[in-house]
Amino acid sequence: MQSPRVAFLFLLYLITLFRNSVLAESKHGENHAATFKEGCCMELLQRKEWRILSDGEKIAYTNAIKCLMSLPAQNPAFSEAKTRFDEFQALHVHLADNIHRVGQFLPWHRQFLLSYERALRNECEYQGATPYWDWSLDSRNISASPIWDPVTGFGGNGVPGTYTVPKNVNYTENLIFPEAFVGCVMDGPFANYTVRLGPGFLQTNHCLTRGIDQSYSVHITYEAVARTLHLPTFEQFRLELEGGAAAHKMHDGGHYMVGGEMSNFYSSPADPLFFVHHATLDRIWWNWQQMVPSRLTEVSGYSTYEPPFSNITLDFELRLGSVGLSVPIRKVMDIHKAPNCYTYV
Ligand SMILES: *[C@@H]1O[C@H](CO)[C@@H](O)[C@H](O)[C@H]1NC(C)=O
Ligand SMILES: *[C@@H]1O[C@H](CO)[C@@H](O)[C@H](O)[C@H]1NC(C)=O
Ligand SMILES: *[C@@H]1O[C@H](CO)[C@@H](O)[C@H](O)[C@H]1NC(C)=O
Ligand SMILES: *[C@@H]1O[C@H](CO)[C@@H](O)[C@H](O)[C@H]1NC(C)=O
Ligand SMILES: [Cu+2]
Repeated sequence: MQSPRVAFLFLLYLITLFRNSVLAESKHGENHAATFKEGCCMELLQRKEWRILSDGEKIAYTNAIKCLMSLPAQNPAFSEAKTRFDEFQALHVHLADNIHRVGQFLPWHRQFLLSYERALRNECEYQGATPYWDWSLDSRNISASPIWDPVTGFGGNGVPGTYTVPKNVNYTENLIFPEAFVGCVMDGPFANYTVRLGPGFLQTNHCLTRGIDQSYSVHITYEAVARTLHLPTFEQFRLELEGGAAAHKMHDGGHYMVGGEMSNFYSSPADPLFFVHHATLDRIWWNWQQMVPSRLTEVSGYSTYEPPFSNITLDFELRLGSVGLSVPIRKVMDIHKAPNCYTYV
């Protein structure tokens, strides 16, 4: 008779411990925009497709990003990062070789997005969720997407002749494709933003660059998404979604179709489109997870791109540095569970 009660009290104790550790690790004290309490979601933040947001919601989102770009960096470990926004980019530059082409690719980016969303809400008074950009709706003519709107979007294509990729640099090791850097984004909310990291792992002050390339559109179609969702194992699914130099897929196709900084393996989070692109990939993973119950705990794949190899498990630690909480993969598997508490609509 007593044991369920004891088990329940023990569970409560664990939840309290967990909650305290979350609060203790938070650098920003009280989490004003918390969506969970005592280990349970109080609400699920609704991540919506970009074009169903109202104009006011769209502008609130890009304004919050501009706020993050104006706040000072917190982590002296990345001296090149001057702002909170830079810090997210810096972490990606430093970890890029450890978080792509590996089993933790999707879990790590899920926690990265969640940390960014929390920073926008806790530090910049953003009330909404991270929107996602369902580029499959734009694959026919990427340039015609509402995402590029100068007022209610992220600004448009790079203007030819306004940017030159640094010379005397090893483009191969920085994974820089100079032809993708068409020019500076000259309109929209980020027109005058100074990027401090990149391209690649260079540290140069430059404008936000783009170079829209329709030729990658075949990788971001509805058919490509549907095909990927049919794959039976996590590893097959991840390979079909991520892509790479050998064969382009949705993830890298989405990066290359925007071009400029987004086309770079290391410095791509300089473009705020990084986060709405990755939200779509996260949503596709979530849709795949929901098709079979066991997928809420299914991960596989090597933890490094190069040998010696070991397979990831749910206990594999996702490192978030100063931008968020480092958590084991198991913590990010169910987006409806605390402390994640978000969903896709
Ligand atoms: C694509 O959209 C752009 C912007 O709306 C337009 O200028 C262009 O003509 C379109 N291209 C095609 C092939 O429809
Ligand atoms: C550039 O980097 C690549 C890859 O690290 C290396 O193989 C190549 O030798 C480098 N080229 C020069 C000119 O240093
Ligand atoms: C960018 O800055 C210049 C010079 O300060 C200013 O004239 C221009 O209006 C700004 N552009 C945008 C889109 O904010
Ligand atoms: C990783 O997992 C695969 C599939 O279960 C297995 O064949 C392989 O031996 C494992 N490799 C390592 C290094 O643990
Ligand atoms: Cu990445």
